[in-house]
Amino acid sequence: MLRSLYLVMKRYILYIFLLVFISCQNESQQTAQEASKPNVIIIYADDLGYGDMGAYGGELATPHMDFLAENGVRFTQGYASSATCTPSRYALLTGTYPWRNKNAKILPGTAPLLIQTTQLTIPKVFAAEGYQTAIVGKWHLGLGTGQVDWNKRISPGPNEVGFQYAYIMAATQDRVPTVYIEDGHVENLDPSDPIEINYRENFEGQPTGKDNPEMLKMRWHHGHNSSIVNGIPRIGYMKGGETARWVDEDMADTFLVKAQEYIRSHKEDPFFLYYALQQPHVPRTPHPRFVGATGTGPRGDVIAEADWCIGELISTLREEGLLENTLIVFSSDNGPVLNDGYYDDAVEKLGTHEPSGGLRGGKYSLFEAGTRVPFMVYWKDHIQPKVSDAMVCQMDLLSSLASLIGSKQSSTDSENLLETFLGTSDKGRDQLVIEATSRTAYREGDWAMIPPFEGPAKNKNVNIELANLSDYGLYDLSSDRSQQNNLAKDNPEKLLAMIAAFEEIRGKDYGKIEQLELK
Ligand code: NG6
Ligand code: CA
Repeated sequence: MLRSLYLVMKRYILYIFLLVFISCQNESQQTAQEASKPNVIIIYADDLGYGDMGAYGGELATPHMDFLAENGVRFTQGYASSATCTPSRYALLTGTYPWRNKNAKILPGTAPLLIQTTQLTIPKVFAAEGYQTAIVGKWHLGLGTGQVDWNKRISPGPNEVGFQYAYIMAATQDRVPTVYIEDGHVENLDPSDPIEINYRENFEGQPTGKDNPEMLKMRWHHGHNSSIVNGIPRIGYMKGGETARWVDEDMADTFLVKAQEYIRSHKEDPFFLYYALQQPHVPRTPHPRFVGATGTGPRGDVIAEADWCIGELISTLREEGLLENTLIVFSSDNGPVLNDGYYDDAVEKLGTHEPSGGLRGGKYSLFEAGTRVPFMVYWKDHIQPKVSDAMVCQMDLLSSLASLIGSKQSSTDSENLLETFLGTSDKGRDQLVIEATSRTAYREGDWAMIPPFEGPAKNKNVNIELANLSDYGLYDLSSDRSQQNNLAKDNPEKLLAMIAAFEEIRGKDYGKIEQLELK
């Protein structure tokens, strides 16, 4: 009797041991799987300058952006490919230099899709590895193939270049159409009030910023005097779609909620989310909760709002138990601008805050502040906090993130700098071609070389030095980060070497450019 009880007990204990062993095995397999297939989120600000974050020395309080910077790898030489939006986004998503595509310029809201549907993109890399992929926020890479009918499914667009879910604004907050588009369909569209868009001429009887100043709650300074939506004059003409028009002050909340919903409803399997914020691009329309938050006017207030959104997104990841398993990249599409076409006190209320962080130029410029932007990578418990001086570009994310998730895909211009992004290496790229309104310049080591270009030295409307130099510019950024001393004449050998290396990548016809009309 005792013996049979003993045997039963023995078998039972063995059985429990076996169960514990199997479940440990499963767990370690699962953790290994989680580490090899982490979620990835790219948070991309619009026009946030190198010096706009606290962690980069700015005077604005950005605690949530700073949290990512201070607990991750913060790059001091992180670059967008370009000093404007469309080309930077093109380079980010395709891992390809934007100047290889002659149409990669600031696009109107009616432009066709800039990325070929056959082209490799970051979301395609992720999808091929079994990831779920989504974009929430600003697109500005064109839609359709020419004539878009905004009242039918709009295609091709983000869904056709790798994003399984897309909740976007088509272009910019200051351009029509001022509606949200979900998987190709304009949200809340009433079929009896169809949308019509035209970038050349107005629709009969429709008010404009130019002719109807009495209807405006925000005044235009340059450009931005076509159709009026919510009292804000825009670029381009729009008719109809009344029920579908966005409320500018709610845009940050709208995108945030969509991003949070996506995370919550896709947390069971790995996902890639591109969360493209609209701030601090014009028109700057903080939600009333943030009006006056910073004392620096709407530009500072929308940066505070963007920072809050990032904090909320991080909280969502934490609540869902996903923070340890989600790598977050944060950066901006181009450098800062104060007056970008509206009277919004950005200049008047700036105080001593320096959006460019002491770099020369800004948005639209070939000087450093055009393309050098905040750039950090955060991954709880996987990345040791550090500041890295390695030169990296957003274009490198395609090959690097591919490598992170075990994909062999890459593109010629995108360098695999995964170890640098994870902080285990200090090796960045050796060289980089940067772009600003179709002009290109060259970065290598500590040096920046800017070829001569025709055009005004300064864009007077936005008050930014564009770096249209009458002769070559050569700057040693290690001793002259604000590019005050042109060493081209003192150091002709270095200059020649830089020009040769630049032409090797860029070709010799970089001088032939169509000047971009800003609209
Ligand atoms: C310019 C607009 C500017 C902004 C920019 C695009 C005028 C005069 N200026 O043409 O306000 O919309 O395009 O910015 O219209 S970006 O960050 O999307 O590249
Ligand atoms: Ca931008």
